[in-house]
Order: sequence, then C-alpha cells, then structure tokens
Amino acid sequence: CFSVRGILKFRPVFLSTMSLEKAKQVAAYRAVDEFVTNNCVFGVGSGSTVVYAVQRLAEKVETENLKVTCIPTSFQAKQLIFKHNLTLGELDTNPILDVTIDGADEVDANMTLIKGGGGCLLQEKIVASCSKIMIVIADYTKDSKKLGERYKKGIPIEVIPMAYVPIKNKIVSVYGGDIKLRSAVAKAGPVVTDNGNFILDWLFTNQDLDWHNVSTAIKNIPGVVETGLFVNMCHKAYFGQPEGIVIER
Ligand code: ABF
Repeated sequence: CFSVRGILKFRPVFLSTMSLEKAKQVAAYRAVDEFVTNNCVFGVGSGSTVVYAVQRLAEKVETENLKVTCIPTSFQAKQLIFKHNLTLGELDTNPILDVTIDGADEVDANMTLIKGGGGCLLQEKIVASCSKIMIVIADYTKDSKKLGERYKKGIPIEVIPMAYVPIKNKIVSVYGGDIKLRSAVAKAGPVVTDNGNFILDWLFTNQDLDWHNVSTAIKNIPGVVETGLFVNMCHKAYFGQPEGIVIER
C-alpha cells in the first residue's frame, strides 16, 4: 500500500498551491472570528492573505449586523474595503484602532516581522502603531526561527528617491550584505510606493542582529522613511497549515 508520505511526494503542484491558499484562508478566518467585534475600528492590512480576512469580515458584518470602521494600509486595502461595501474610515477621525490584521513576509521566534514585500510597509506600520492590537495572519511558509531563513528577498526600506544611493552605501558599509533598488519588472524603472517613495531591499547576511537597534539605526539615516522591520508590534500570529489547521503564536 502507498504510505501517506509516498503519496504526498507525488502531490501535483496545484495541490500545493491549493494548500497554500487554504492555509491563508484558515489563518485569516480564525483571526477575524477571534478579534473583530461590533463597533470596532479595524485596520485592514495588505497582501493576499488579508484578502481572505476582508472576505470573512464582510460575511460577519452582514450576518451579525456588525458596525465596523475599516482603516486601510494601502491603495490595495482601500479597494478591498470598497469592493466589500465595508465602512471606510481614516486616521484623522479614527486615530486609535481596536485591532489591525495584516500579513507578513516572515515572522521570527521573537515575533519580529519582515513586512513590505508588497511595498506597503509605511502605511502598514503607521496603522499598526495606532492599533491596540496587531495580529499577523500568514501561511506556514512565513513561520521562521530567524529572519532570512525562508524569506530571501531582503528587508524592505522605504526611502526618499533623491537619497537612495547614499542610504544604500551607508547601510552596506555598516551592516554588509547587498541592497537592490526595487524595480517593477526588468528595465521598467524603480517601484514608486503609495507615498511617492522608492523601496530598497536589503539582502542581509547576518541573521543574528539586534533587529530593534538595526531598525532604529537605519531609520536615523537622513532620507530613510521607514523600515520593513516590525519589532515588538505583533501581539499574536496565526499560521495556516497545508492540511487546514492553524498554529497560533
Ligand atoms: C503585507 O503582507 C506586506 O507587508 C507583506 O509583504 C505581505 C505578505 O503578503 P501575503 O499575505 O500575500 O503573503 O502586509
């Protein structure tokens, strides 16, 4: 007879894609079910996992007749709020949020996050910093012991365009590694964020750095707007697994 491991070894690619999407969905649904309440001000993160969270939120708002004000963390998040006919809010009128649910590129054992793979890190960090609770939802590929273990695209850093070269040189001279100016597609020119800035991706080599000190030092470089290092900001993380269960940290 075939062992389960034997069958899984031949699992077609589409099954693994399905399991990745299922993993995102179960993590997102669990987080929304546990943290969204009536009359809450809710931060809507960015990325593909959050799409499931907004779907679940819209279901709950309708079936449970909830009043939820949604604060977006990006143009993408704002479009999701509109698509699901949810109530759009803004920090001007809702400077304190009850909960933000957002994705991540990687989560380490200390709950330090790399975020910004989608280029939305600045508004994500602003909204998360205004939230009483920040929750991360992710599939199993984001759950690491150390940053850099799985996510190999580097730490995103949002910078003022005119300063990207000196910033790049300063970071590499102090911390080593390599830094790339993020471009949309080959020769299409640099990616410009929702805020009109550039993104540098820092391919770091030392995985044992004090990420709080590193993020603070990098932010002190003139022209750096924000880093994709979220340190001591995430209260709880939900990691969806291929078979549809959720691991909470
Ligand atoms: C966003 O979620 C970004 O900070 C991060 O890059 C992304 C992760 O994307 P996904 O949920 O699609 O894996 O918040």
